[in-house]
Amino acid sequence: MDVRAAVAFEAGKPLSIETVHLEGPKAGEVLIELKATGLCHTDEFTRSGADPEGLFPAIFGHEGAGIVVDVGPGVTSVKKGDHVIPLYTPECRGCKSCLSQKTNLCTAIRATQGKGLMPDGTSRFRLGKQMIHHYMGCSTFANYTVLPEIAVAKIREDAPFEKVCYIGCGVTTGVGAVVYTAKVEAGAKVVVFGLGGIGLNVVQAARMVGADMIVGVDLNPARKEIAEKFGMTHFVNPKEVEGDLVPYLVNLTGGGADYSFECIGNVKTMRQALECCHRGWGESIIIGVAGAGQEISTRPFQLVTGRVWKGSAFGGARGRTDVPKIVDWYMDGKIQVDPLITHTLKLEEINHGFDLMHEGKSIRSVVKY
Ligand code: NAD
Ligand code: AHE
Ligand code: ZN
Repeated sequence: MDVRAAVAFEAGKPLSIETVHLEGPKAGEVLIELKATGLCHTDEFTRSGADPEGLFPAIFGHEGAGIVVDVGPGVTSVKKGDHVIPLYTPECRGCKSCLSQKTNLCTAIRATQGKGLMPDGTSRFRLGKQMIHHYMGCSTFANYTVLPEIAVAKIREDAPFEKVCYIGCGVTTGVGAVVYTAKVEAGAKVVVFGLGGIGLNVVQAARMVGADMIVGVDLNPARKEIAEKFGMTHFVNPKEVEGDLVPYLVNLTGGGADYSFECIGNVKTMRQALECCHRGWGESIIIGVAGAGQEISTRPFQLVTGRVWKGSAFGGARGRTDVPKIVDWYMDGKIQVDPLITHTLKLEEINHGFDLMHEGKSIRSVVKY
């Protein structure tokens, strides 16, 4: 079938709106009509050329929601008409990683996904004779896409697509990092670096679990007001701090954070996030994605003296199991999503969405199909 898609032909170039050919679902795959997709900073990271795994031409987008319109042979877990969220972290429930119960990083299809291909090693998208790569196994910047059934979470039918698409990445990443990765407890002191589409979800989850102190660190002063509405208790703009940021945060938190979260993707702030943690037990969770060639560093003494450095992908959430629950949390009013969706765009306006992200004017832009 013909589908409308925003195609990335070259790193650093704007996306181009094209009519692309999409092949139907093969065995174990589903065809989804996307109703909405969010624009995550990671799409921009790959578009810019900073992603060592970046492949072109490709159809980006990994924060979608839609309806199953067809299924391939052997599909049992979803059917035509089901409302679903595509998962860039699938959950096969049978691989070594899924069975370990120690990680959400299902390895069933990671190798082909990293090559921009479906599990059988081919792409379903092409433009004329040119093969177009899938992206993060999702390619939600198209109004239809194909995914393996292990990479779709079935969600309730009363959830609005143009809001819950954000649960496909940003919401789950931020909320899950608090709930599943760090397991923040009531009374904790939390520091959040970066108050964007991910960091604000960390803030609201820290409030949800009962953190006492939630410090937000951001260079953009406009983030203070919205972060306070989401539960931030103290705002720190590094530009306004005299002297080093780390001792300032250690002092503010009365000895250091119990938990810190890096939601920027900057290796300097990753170090600051670790070093502002409390001696003996503070845990720092890296969420931000840093560009090709970047490395983190600290004095090993920071770890010898009990600070813990961790990372979190997709918030440690097991997609098919946890995403429907997070949709329920939203529908039940436990977490807020609507105020974070600052812009709703048409597919043709998608490049404007990336401009808004760079200008710090949007938290999340959503394309509605
Ligand atoms: P965003 O652009 O919405 O937010 C980033 C925020 O950081 C902005 O508010 C910006 O003002 C602030 N900032 C930038 N530089 C700063 C600095 N030096 N000090 C303080 N604040 C600074 O981005 P986002 O969508 O929230 O994504 C954040 C990061 O998380 C990105 O690197 C993205 O690729 C990554 N990410 C990771 C996962 C995962 O599973 N690990 C999932 C989604 C996104
Ligand atoms: N391709 C990059 C790494 C990108 C990355 O870390 N992706 C996160 C999700 S970001 C969502 O917005 C992730 O889940 N990674 C786990 C995985 O298996 O990709 C690089 O550096 O090569
Ligand atoms: Zn993302």
